[in-house]
Amino acid sequence: MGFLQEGPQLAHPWRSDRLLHGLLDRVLPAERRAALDADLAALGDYAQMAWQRASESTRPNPVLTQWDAWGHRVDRIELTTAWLEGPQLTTRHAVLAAGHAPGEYARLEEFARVYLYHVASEFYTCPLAMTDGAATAIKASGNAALIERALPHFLSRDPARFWLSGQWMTENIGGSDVSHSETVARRDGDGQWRLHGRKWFSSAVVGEAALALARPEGAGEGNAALALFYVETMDGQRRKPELIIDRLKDKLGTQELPTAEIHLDGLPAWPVGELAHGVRQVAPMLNVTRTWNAVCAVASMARAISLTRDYATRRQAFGRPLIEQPLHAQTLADMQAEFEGAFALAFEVAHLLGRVESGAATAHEAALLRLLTPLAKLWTGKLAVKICSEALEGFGGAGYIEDTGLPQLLRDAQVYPIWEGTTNVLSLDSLRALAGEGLAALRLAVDDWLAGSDDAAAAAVITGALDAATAHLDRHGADRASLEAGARGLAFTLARCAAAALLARQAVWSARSGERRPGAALRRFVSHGLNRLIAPDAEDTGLLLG
Ligand code: MFK
Repeated sequence: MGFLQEGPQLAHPWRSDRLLHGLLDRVLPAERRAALDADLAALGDYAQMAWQRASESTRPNPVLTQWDAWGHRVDRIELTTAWLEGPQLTTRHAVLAAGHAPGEYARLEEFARVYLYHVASEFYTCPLAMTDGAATAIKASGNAALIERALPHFLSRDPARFWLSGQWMTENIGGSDVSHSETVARRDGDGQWRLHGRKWFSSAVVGEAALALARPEGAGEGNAALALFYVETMDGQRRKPELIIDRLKDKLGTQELPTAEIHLDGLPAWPVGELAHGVRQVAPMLNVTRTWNAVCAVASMARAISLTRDYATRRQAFGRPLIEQPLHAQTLADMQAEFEGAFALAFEVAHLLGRVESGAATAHEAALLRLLTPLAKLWTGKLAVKICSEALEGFGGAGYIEDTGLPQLLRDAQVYPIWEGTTNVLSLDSLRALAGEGLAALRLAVDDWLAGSDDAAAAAVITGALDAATAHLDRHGADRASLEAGARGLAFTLARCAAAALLARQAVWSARSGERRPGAALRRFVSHGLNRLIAPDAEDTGLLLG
């Protein structure tokens, strides 16, 4: 046998992660930081074990069996090993419970766990995100009966009590635009609401509950007439017969996640709040699941970069390891700097969410959270695809070979910009968030984050890009079509400005202990440019599409 290339090794996702250590050391009080260590170490151990296990086995995808041998409808889904391990592991390490504990650090401590667990979870994090979002939306509704009924299950630390919740919004007629939703809620003779309709993308169909949008019979057209309902799916050990699983989706990635098309044939349901304005009521859920999306996108980037960097130390070409090749090293450092910006933004959203929910935040921080949530989701989603693609290229041909486990990173990453609102839908949502005070909250925050930075060049680029964004809003604000056409460029610019300022804050803190890496991340990130504004040109757009 001739030469055999050594494959990449996965460094311990917690012990080797300087970014997560730096963030938690900076933000958390020492005793909280110490208390977190055991859970993070255990989730890191699990991630390393799962990577090893996956490289030694061919993973079966979930299988739906609709009928048993005697003709009974059973709709049984067999899950992958990681999914079967999910309830035990996540309740033991309090992944969801941590996020709903008191205090401003709850969400940060939750999302540190999510970040370490996500890739190993095989997207079990998707229904976990939904469950977290459902808990948040039910709390926000103030519906005491539902809070008492569902939250002890959703936030349980006991796997035997734990319930997963889905979020059933999407229908054949609408993904981004739910205003024409066809699912109807009817009240039967004894006053029980029941849902009738078809949901087209159900990612938590193995769960025990869900929040669903439906139109109360006779309520009229449009999204304001939609109501939000809570449903339970199980009758003891058996799925309720009014919930029918039509089939599992055949997807590009996230194949271990059993995404289903379902029918609701009179499934009992309870209104979460008033019998209208369901989108408004589900919004707290969307904002939480978008935060999960951002943190999980960053986790995928971390995994891709970790493997590519490791491989670059093992693979020799043209007489030396790849990592010593100037262009390869430059490419890896570029990826690392972009990833560090995305990490800073995603975790700032997590921390802000905890501050707002615990009542510790100022009014401007609440406005900032509303803006940064869609920005973090849309930017990290796109960046994850780019970084995973670049990571595969860093392996040459091996990156294109299935059983290296690498192509799956890219296939899975493609979901981040799509689900939970596409890049364009989220760009338009960021316009919603800017509608009141414009950039005021972001500018205040950026000034704060830049305080103490001695990198005047970076600060000038950041404030210059923010000035350009302000001018863009002034120029296009009154013309809705032009504002919408430029919304993606605006959103990327604002996300990059926020990320750069957050890198500056981390660099100031790190420099105190003589650490120079975060300063380098800031310089490299800013060198890639922050301003992504475009001047919308409707005439050229028309010509190009004509
Ligand atoms: C592993 C990672 C974890 C992630 C798991 C992901 C699993 C993914 C499975 C799915 O993909 S589930 C389906 C996800 N679908 C979406 O995310 C829907 C995308 N579409 C949108 O986001 C639209 O913007 C939306 C349907 C929410 C609203 O569009 P409309 O119909 O144009 O709404 P409108 O009339 O502007 O807003 C209705 C109300 O909601 C308004 O409040 P008011 O009634 O008080 O005026 C809005 O201000 C409010 N609202 C909308 N988005 C909001 C919001 N409020 C707060 N935050 C938001 N983000």
